[in-house]
Formats: sequence, C-alpha cells, structure tokens
Amino acid sequence: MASRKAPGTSTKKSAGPGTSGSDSIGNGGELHRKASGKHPPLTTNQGIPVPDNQNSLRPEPRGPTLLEDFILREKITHFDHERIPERIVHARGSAAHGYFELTKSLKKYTTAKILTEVGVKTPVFTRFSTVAGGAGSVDTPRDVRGFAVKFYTKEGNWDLVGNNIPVFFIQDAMKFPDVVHSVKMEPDRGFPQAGSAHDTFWDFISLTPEAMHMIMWAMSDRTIPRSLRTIEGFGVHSFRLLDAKGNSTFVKFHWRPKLGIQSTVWDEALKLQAADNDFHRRDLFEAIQAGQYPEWELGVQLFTEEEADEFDFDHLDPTKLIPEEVVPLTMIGRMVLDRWPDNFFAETEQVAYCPANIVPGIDFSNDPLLQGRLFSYLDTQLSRLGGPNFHQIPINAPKCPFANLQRDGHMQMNVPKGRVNYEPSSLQSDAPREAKEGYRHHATRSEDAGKGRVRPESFADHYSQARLFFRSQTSIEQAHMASALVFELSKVGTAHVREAIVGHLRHVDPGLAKRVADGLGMDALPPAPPAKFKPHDMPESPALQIIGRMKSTLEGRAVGILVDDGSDAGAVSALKKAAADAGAMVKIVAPKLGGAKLSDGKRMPADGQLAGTPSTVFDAVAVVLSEKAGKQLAREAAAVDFVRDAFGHLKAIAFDAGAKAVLDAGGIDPDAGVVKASDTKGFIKAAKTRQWDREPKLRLLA
Ligand code: HDE
Repeated sequence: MASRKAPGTSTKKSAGPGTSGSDSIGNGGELHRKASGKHPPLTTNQGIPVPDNQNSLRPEPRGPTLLEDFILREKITHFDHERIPERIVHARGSAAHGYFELTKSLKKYTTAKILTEVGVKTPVFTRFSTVAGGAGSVDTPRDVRGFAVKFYTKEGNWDLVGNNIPVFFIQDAMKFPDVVHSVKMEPDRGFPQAGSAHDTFWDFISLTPEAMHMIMWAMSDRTIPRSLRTIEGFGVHSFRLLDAKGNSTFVKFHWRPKLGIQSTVWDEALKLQAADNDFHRRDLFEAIQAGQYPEWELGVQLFTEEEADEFDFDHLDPTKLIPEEVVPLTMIGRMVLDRWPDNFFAETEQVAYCPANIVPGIDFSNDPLLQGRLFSYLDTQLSRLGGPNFHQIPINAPKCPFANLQRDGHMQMNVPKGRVNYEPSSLQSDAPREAKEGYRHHATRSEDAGKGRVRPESFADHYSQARLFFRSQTSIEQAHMASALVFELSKVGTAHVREAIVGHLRHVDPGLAKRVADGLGMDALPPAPPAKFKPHDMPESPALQIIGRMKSTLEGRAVGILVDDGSDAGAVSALKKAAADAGAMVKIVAPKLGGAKLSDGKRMPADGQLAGTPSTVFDAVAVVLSEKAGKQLAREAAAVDFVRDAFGHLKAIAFDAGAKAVLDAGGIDPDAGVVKASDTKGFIKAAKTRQWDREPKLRLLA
C-alpha cells in the first residue's frame, strides 16, 4: 500500500503523521510564494504555531482524519461561521474612510463641537449602498442609494444615515416592513433580485399614494448614478439644532458632490450589470487608490418653528422636501474620503450605523419615520452582529473616551476591572458617574390632543410635491422618467396594478399619465383615484434637476482608448495626454491583454481586454486603428458594440481613418460628439458632457 501515489505527485516519501509535511503535498506548495518580507509565523487563534497548513491529521498517510486535529477543527469552524446575516435592506455597500472639516461655524444655533469648531478634521467612515439587492447583487440596478456617514466626534459618534434622495416612500415607520417586503424578491418565487420592476412593489405603491413623490425620484436618473462619487446625500428628516440655552432651530442636511451630480442612461445601467457587477465599488476604489479623493460639501437648510408653520406642507412629513428656493442651503463643511478600508468584512460589513447615534447640540424631530428608525437600527444590529457588544468592534467604537456600567454579553471584548458595576456607588474611585455636561433633549411642546394611532391631516397632500419634482425637470429628464415608468410597469403582470399607477399619475401630471398609458399600450386613461387633498402647483425648483446642474468636466471621469497593432502612436499619446490633463482616468483597451505594437514599433500594454471592457465603463472613448486593424475589427462584435454603445449612451467618440470602418459597421451617423482623433480639443470638449441632443434620434422615449 505504501507504494500508492496520486498521479503527478512527488516520489518523495510521505512524511509520517504529526511531522511537518509542507512538502508532502508534493505539488509545489512554494511555487507561488513570490511576496517576501517579514512573514509572522502562522498560529491558531490561541497563538499556537502551525507548522503544516496543508494536511489534516491522520493516523497513517491514507487513514481517516482524527477528531483530535484541533487545528483543522478551529479553521473549519471559523470558516463555517464566516458569513453573518446580511442587512435586510442596504445589504450591498461600499465604504471608505476620510474626514469631515467644518468651514463655517453654526455656533449661533448649536453647541455641537462638530458643527462649531472650524478647521477641525473629524474622522468619518462613509458607506454607500443599494437598498433592495442582497450583498452579492450588482451595483447598478435602478435603486435608491444609501449614504451613511459615521462621524467619530470628540463628543461621541454621530451617524447621519441618509439616502441620495431627499424624501421617502412612506410617512410612518409602521409601513416600513411592508414597503421593504414588497420591493425585495417575491417570497414564493425568489425573484427578481435587486429591482423594483415587479408586481408586489407596484401593487403596494398603487395602494400607497403617499409614495408618489418618492416614485418620481425613483423613476428619475437619480437612481442610476454614474458613480458613488457623483451622488448627492440627504439626511431626509428634519432634525433640531440646540444652543446652550436649549433654543431649537430645525435643520435638514444635504451632501453635494464636488464633481457634480451625474447619472447613466438606462440602457447603459442595464448593460453595466453585465459589464461589471462591481462598477461603483471598483470606481470608488480606483479613485481613492489614484489619489482622486471623492469629496462632498455639507449644506444645511435652517428654519424656525414659526417659519415651518408658514410652509404649505408639513416638514415633519418625510415625503416632503423643502425647496431650496424657499429655504436656501448654507454650505458649512466638506467631507473627503481618502482611505479604502483595510478589510471589507471588518469595516464595511460590520459597521453599524444608527440614526439614534447623536451628539449634544443636535436632536431629533417628531418625524414619525425618524422616530421608528430610532428603534430599528440597534435592534437589527443585535442579531446581525451577534449580541450587544458590537459597539466594541473597532469600526463602531467611538474614538473619544467612553465608560459605563453595561457589562457582559456575547463577545465581550473588554475586561472591566473592580467591584463596581452599578451606579450610584461609593466603593471605587474611578467608577463612571453622570456627566456634568451631557446630552440634553429639546423640551418639546406637548400637544394635548390625546394618544392615538393617527396620521396628521397636514400629511394628506400626496401629489403636489410629486408634481413639483416632475415639472421642475428638463424635458430630457421628463422623458427618462416616463420611459422608466413604462419599463417598470411593463414588468408588472397584473393589469389593475398598472392601471392604478397610471391613475395616480393623472394627479401628478396629466401629460405624464398620458405618455405612460401610451407607452403601455392602454386604449384609454384609467380613472384617477379619489384624492383627499387636491394637488396644487408649486413654483418650479430647478435645483431638483440633474442635467441642468451637471458640471461640464472630465475630472474624475474615465476615457477608454481602443487600439490594436499598428495604431498611430502619436495620436494615441496625444489623446491620452489631453484626457489626463483634463483630469480623466485613461485606460487602454486592446483585443489582447498584452496590448498592441503601435506604429512606432513599441508595445503599449492594455488595461483591459476588449471583450471584457466594453465602452459602458467609460465616459468617453477614442478608437485609433490602422486600416488593417479597422477592417478586422469591423467584423468583431465587441469592437462594433464598443462604438455603438458609446454612441447610444450619448458619449463622445474620437476616431481616425482606420477606425471609420468600425463606426460604419456600428451604423453610426456622426454628429457633433463624434470627432476626428486629431481634434483633441474638440474631443475633450465633447467628452466633458453627454450628447443629449442625440438621444431623441436614437431612442423612442415615452
Ligand atoms: Fe434604514 N434601515 N430604515 N432608512 N437605512 C437600515 O439598519 C429602517 C430609512 C438607511 O450602510 C437597517 O443596520 C426603518 C430612511 C441606510 O449600514 C434597518 C425605516 C433612510 C441604511 C433600517 C428606515 C434610511 C439603512 C438595515 C423607516 C434615509 C444602511 C440594516 C422607519 C434617510 C446603513 C441596518 C449602512 C439600514 C430600518 C427608513 C437609510 C433595518 C425601520 C428614511 C443608508 O434597521
């Protein structure tokens, strides 16, 4: 028996049981060990050195594995428990470390140090997420994005747990499990993943008119962002700022991306789901690695209770926003994300945000959604992170001193000293006692209306702000919204649900209702449901647009240059330089990863292979080819799709004579955004924006 050996293994004698046998695997365990440095010895979690990490313990070389093998058991047991329950919502996320720096003090309104100490840099950890999909889902479905910031302030952790949309689907926390159940994959069939285009979601929405404003946002290009670096963030609810005397001012928080807000077009978002599941995560990672640190400004809307009483909506209703034209934004600081986490699980996965984490000088409002959130997050984290001590995990622990008398529980990491674990006490000189200056709640006016499960009458207008949002958009954005509604509702199998939604749209904007009804092939407009509160027109708010506010810039964007053997080296390097000088990240794409030998005889390595690097991952593309390569690539679907999709996604294209054959094969009718490769200036100008005029010629928008 001893002579038996697996084919291809070493003829060297097997080491005996219990001996160090790293070479007994016989298949070159050392082959890939290029990294050299100070390698600490491998140990078990108990610190016991492990001399053989390849073989389990056996009584004889071909015998059974012994239960005694504590090294194997520890390793497998740990592995078996490597996954924790994912977040019920916002499961898929990407995060980064950075800092917040206050540029304008709010000391007139608050005592919070984070909002009064100008120039101080407070560490932050910021996580962006989609809402509906599981942790392993893709980055670019049509979905709201979470925008959660943990500020590690001197006075404790403050979490601003927001979204990239300033309003929400529902007015009361009581409805949250319902809206989430409806949007997640349907329970009997287990699909669709990460998308709202299905019956249960739209069924719920059709019976929840308060959602109509949020629906307008969700069907806009806000939910198909180009990058996490180009989304806005909103605290959504009104909060309070409190001064030293306890006087209160209401505040809404807004994050504004330095690169401006930018989105994709729907066909591009769909194709990105195939091109790169991790499109946003990779984009954030690459930007930070390249030193192009994403940055946002923090703005606030400040208003008094008396001013709030004058609004023609209730600011405590989270389905309402306060137009900037009514209460302007004051910019007070900036957030820079400059460090990718060291470990995805330890940080991005284990971070626990909670709207109830607040610092002295900031307080909650009575928004019923916020009130419910104050309970939910800690509760869900108890099970997600396995017990009550998750605040001790490094990413969650405050960076200021903290002490209390909470003790024990699963995964207690600290070893408290002394006899005293209660308060008041007199036995121990260093036992924590009540702080002299601590968190104070605002003394709210009590309403004498009596207890009840009530929805305020002031929350009853469900359509006016939906109308405000739709009417404030550019015509291109309105067309995108109509098309998005047609797309989503076309995936709804139940006719009465589709009809009910179109009925609601009649209250929002009759023209929109008609476009969607036409797009769905309805013969007649379904009836509008009764509305308790007739919608009214509010002055349009251009601040709600994307296109009108996009920055014409290449900074932080990506340009792809497709080359092959024989491409004009001069043209490639001129384009590369021009794009890089304009702030873009430039990537070379070639049919082979080894790159291409350009006209100067030098090999230019590729950053991406053509079939796996479609133009969807770039903001603008250039195609520089020899006549010969052009003819060849005109018969290569990946090359033809490269230009056709770039054109269809309204991107600038630079091309030379050799590349013309590929453009022709893609049926591209050149317009102002399709320029000669030699015209680098013209290319950069066109690349800084999208060719919106092109869209109606390409696509039958609803
Ligand atoms: Fe959340 N939400 N939410 N939410 N939420 C969670 O907490 C909840 C709401 C938001 O990157 C959960 O730890 C209720 C609004 C973000 O880890 C959970 C209600 C806004 C994140 C929860 C809301 C948000 C969450 C799931 C209605 C924008 C991800 C896992 C009353 C202002 C944070 C977890 C991260 C996560 C509950 C509504 C934003 C279940 C009950 C409104 C960005 O506790």
